[in-house]
Amino acid sequence: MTSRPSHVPAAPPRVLLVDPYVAREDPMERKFVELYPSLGLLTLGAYLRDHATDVAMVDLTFERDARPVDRAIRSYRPHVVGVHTKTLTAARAFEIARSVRGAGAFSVAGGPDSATRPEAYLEAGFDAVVPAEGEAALVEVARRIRDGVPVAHVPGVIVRHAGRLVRGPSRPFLANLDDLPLPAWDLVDMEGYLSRWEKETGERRAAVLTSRGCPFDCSWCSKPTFGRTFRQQSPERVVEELIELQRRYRVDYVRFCDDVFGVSRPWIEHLLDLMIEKDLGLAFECLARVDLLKPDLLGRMREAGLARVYVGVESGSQKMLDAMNRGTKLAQVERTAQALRDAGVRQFWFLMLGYPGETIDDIEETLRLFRRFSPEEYSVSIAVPVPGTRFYDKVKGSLRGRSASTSRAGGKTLLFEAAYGQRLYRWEQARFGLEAALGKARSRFQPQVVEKIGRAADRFHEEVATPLLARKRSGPPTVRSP
Ligand code: B12
Ligand code: SF4
Repeated sequence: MTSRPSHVPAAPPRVLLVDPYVAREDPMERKFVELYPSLGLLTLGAYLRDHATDVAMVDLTFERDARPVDRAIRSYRPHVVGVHTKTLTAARAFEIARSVRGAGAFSVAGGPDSATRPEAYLEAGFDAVVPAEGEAALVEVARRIRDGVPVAHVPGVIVRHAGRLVRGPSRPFLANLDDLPLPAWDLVDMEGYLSRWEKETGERRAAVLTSRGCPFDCSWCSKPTFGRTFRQQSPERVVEELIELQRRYRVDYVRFCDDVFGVSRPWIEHLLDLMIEKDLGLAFECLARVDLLKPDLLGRMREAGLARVYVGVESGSQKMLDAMNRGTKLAQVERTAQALRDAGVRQFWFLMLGYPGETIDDIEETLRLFRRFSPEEYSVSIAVPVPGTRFYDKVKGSLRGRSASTSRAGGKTLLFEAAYGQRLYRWEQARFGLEAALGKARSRFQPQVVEKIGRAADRFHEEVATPLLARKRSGPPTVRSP
């Protein structure tokens, strides 16, 4: 390594950020996944710039493969290549790590999947993993790599040394999220995302985060990066970001991407007041918990632009909600669904089948709830045991075939030995589909005809499908992969 005279300031480190998600490879993309650039990476990029680091980014979302990363490595010659990781994109991330190594740069993985299983990423060729909040850790890694200083024992960084994982001490989370710069939207093709939205919906939609973490503890939820910690930006800072998105990109619809929106009542009231006072003219959507989204708040949320709410209903059986440690009551689900319907807000329900302990009767209760409220949109998935969750620990002795951590199950494949076989869950998914279609048909066709079809389908379910598909497994589940 060439030495530099002490009076010559070092050139800024160069960091190439990579989002390895390729939309066309995602089996869920066409149906459920909405495309937004990764807010984690955009915030990292902005923070690095604020800390004397040069940044470029390759976003593979609209690409076919990882070739743009190779081109960028050749032309930009980064000191560090930082890759965002999700389970779905692990294979691509590993491929990128090999290219980075070939080019003699330093590769760092961050984000949910590498946080859950850092050893897999280090074994696959990554030089380091940042398993939690990335901003301050990545700045330090980039400086050290530029200066030729090792990164072992750096707070918040894991490396492999002599075949062993070396974990630096944990790094405290950023104290105040208001100190974060606005996301570096210019690093990605914002117009590509926005025009796609505009074509599909007539709206220019962007994603915004107002908080990090979630204080709740649902047993199937993976929260590797921020755990149960919870921090939020001030409502003023949120409004500043909304105004910038409008000013720079003519955004007119925002998805609040927080794990849960509106955890604190005074906070959300203040934000709504500001949005109404500034008369932003934005529509928005968010993900809410039924215990937090109180009907008396809905009027003001509507006034501020609320258009759609994602509701984590999960099950129509209180027994199952308790088993999932969801912390919600069926009465709250019913109250919220009714209030949203009365207020004319679109509802998107998340439902889950197959969670341990669920019987045919529990599924029936979920279907009845669904029938009662006919949400405009929904997703009903077969429970996916994500590594690092209590649910995963519960079923890890009975995973089926390929490991849950690498599968592209997309909520349609049964990944563990559940109470019933996969065919039963697929059949139940189809019943929800039929129920949704009947719900829509009720307003268009003669109700008697629709009811008749519904009754015939129920009879078929009870007399043919259930006896055929719902044979309970007997004895202990087969252990296939530990
Ligand atoms: C909002 C959200 C979405 C939104 C928008 C995401 C976006 N474009 O920003 C939508 C709906 C589009 C979405 C889609 C999907 N999502 Co999503 N999503 C989330 C959610 C709720 C928040 C993500 C977020 O922005 N967090 C806040 C930012 C600041 O945190 P962050 O991204 O983790 O980044 C920080 C650190 O992780 C770290 N870091 C991240 N990357 C890197 C890279 C480097 C080099 C370094 C050093 C550090 C670092 O530093 C960042 C800043 O501190 C999370 C749950 C969660 N809390 O993580 C799920 C989550 C990330 N999603 C998940 C999944 C599975 C998906 C999909 C694959 C779903 C599907 N297809 O079936 C798609 C993939 C789409 C894609 N583009 O990748 C899973 C991932 C699980 C896993 N182990 O892979 C999560 C964890 C939800 C869960 N509990 O299961 N998602
Ligand atoms: S599912 Fe939602 S509410 Fe439950 S722990 Fe995860 S993020 Fe929090």
